[in-house]
Amino acid sequence: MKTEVNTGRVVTRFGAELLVENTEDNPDIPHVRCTAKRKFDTIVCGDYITWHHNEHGNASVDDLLPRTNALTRPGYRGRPRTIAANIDQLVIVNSWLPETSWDLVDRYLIAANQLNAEAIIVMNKSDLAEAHATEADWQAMKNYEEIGYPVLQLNAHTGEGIEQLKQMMDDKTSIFSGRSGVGKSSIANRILPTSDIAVGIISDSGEGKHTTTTADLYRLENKGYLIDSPGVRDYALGDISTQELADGYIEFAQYQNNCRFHNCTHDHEPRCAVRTAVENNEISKERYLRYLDALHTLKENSNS
Ligand SMILES: Nc1nc2c(ncn2[C@@H]2O[C@H](COP(=O)(O)OP(=O)(O)OP(=O)(O)O)[C@@H](O)[C@H]2O)c(=O)[nH]1
Ligand SMILES: [Mg+2]
Ligand SMILES: [Zn+2]
Repeated sequence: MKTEVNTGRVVTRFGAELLVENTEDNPDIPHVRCTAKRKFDTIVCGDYITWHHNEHGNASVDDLLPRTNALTRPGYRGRPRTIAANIDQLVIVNSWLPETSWDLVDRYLIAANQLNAEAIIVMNKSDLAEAHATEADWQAMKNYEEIGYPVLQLNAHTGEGIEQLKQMMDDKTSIFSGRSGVGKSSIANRILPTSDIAVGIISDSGEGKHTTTTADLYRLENKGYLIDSPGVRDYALGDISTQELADGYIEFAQYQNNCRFHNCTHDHEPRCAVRTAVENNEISKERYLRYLDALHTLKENSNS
């Protein structure tokens, strides 16, 4: 048999079997099922691989190609579990019900910074704003915009805001992340006209039911990719340094060189330029307080 090497991108995996998009030019088959040996257990949705047809009429994985980055989540016993790889953009999906945790949004923004990925903040279910939005919520959203993040209001049922989001996903691999029940799969269905991804219900209290259980990759018309991922209860930060944490608060950057101590954590240190900026209302106090909470959690975890 002639040795052949094909390239592909992992759509999803079930155990040792991968569904792979054939990324060869003009492929005769658009998707292949590949079996992966144990050493390829680390391959996830979004990975690029090489593969070949084997003598049994199946296909097998030859190699995992280098990644630009990978998104992880704390899994069993807090061990990091990789969710998806080669991500250009994190789409942080929120809704009015289930309500938004701005803490969680901050942590995703820190993760995006670590991944060297762009971030978009989406507020879905605009029809529920009137009943559930508070002044503090609108203020938080305005603040994210002021520090440079795009904030989009969406309604997956009416299609409001979908076109704008779609355009921002051109030529990129974007992953939809957020709590269960916020409408990630509903938005994905709007963006992908031919898809029919299962959508769940939410309980009266607003909790989602974890309808999506695996990260799956979809190709967009405009060469981009969308990864729909399972909802989270929470998103804990992995093993990052206090400097990496502060780097995730991008509005601190223009001040932190003026702190008296070069290793200032912007907490209790004297002559901290970040704290002064908070006192002068140049940095949002709410964001700063969330930063301090995250900093103290990080320090507690590193001491235990
Ligand atoms: N009112 C309203 N409901 C919406 C909107 N978008 C989605 N929903 C509903 O929200 C519920 C959850 O939607 P899903 O798309 O399954 O949410 P998900 O984020 O994918 O949830 P998981 O897969 O569990 O993480 C469904 O009942 C949707 O119909 C919206 O714009 N407005
Ligand atoms: Mg879903
Ligand atoms: Zn400082």
